[in-house]
Amino acid sequence: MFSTIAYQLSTKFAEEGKCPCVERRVGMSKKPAAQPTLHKVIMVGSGGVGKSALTLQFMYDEFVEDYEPTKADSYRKKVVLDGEEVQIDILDTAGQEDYAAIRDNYFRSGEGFLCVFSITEPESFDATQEFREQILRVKNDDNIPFLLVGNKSDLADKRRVPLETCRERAHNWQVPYVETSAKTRDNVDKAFLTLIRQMSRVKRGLAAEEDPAPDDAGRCKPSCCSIS
Ligand SMILES: Nc1nc2c(ncn2[C@@H]2O[C@H](COP(=O)(O)OP(=O)(O)OP(=O)(O)O)[C@@H](O)[C@H]2O)c(=O)[nH]1
Ligand SMILES: [Mg+2]
Repeated sequence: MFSTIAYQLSTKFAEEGKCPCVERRVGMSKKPAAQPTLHKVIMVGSGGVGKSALTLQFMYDEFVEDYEPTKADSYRKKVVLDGEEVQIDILDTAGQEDYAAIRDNYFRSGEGFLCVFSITEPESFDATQEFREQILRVKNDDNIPFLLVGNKSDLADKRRVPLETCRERAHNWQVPYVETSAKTRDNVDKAFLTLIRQMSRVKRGLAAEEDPAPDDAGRCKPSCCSIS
């Protein structure tokens, strides 16, 4: 079920997301066959790691320098993935601890998770462990589509989480690892589309891990994504 308080908080839909009432939209029991598949993505991670910046780059091709802590914002976008048009709902959640108590509700509604930390901030990397545990507890599914994202790759000279450490965690979790920069847009599409491909495979009853995963730094392989 998609009944959550998430969407009762501030919402900011994409230009394509004109629907004024998410509850009504997601509450529809039957959808016309022509409707594109809907994938519900949740952005998680500590405050200030760049969840909103990544989302805004993906949605609008823009980088926001100012830091304005998020409560919860939702977005909608259509993309073409492997020749099929799909619809993506992105819920950008709050990393700040003040909002920790309401995370369960957000996580429950998610079908795939982008778990973001900053490569410049070890504490945010440590926190991914807790986010992962909370997601697995709430979703009760070890194979939930999930991507570990090391953001702020443009700040290489301030890097404080070694690449090897990031790779190791992703390997232990058996999830892909992607390094992104919301500032330069490096690997931003790649991160979202890799996750959406996983979600799509899960919905089609295929194993998510059979995905053509990106390499450790998240660079595209030839068979990867196209975005409209
Ligand atoms: N250099 C650089 N700065 C970034 C990058 N991504 C985000 N930032 C900056 O980091 C700050 C925090 O980014 P946000 O996207 O607001 O962080 P957030 O994870 O959404 O934070 P909360 O909403 O509090 O959870 C902002 O000043 C951004 O401009 C990046 O890839 N590179
Ligand atoms: Mg934010």
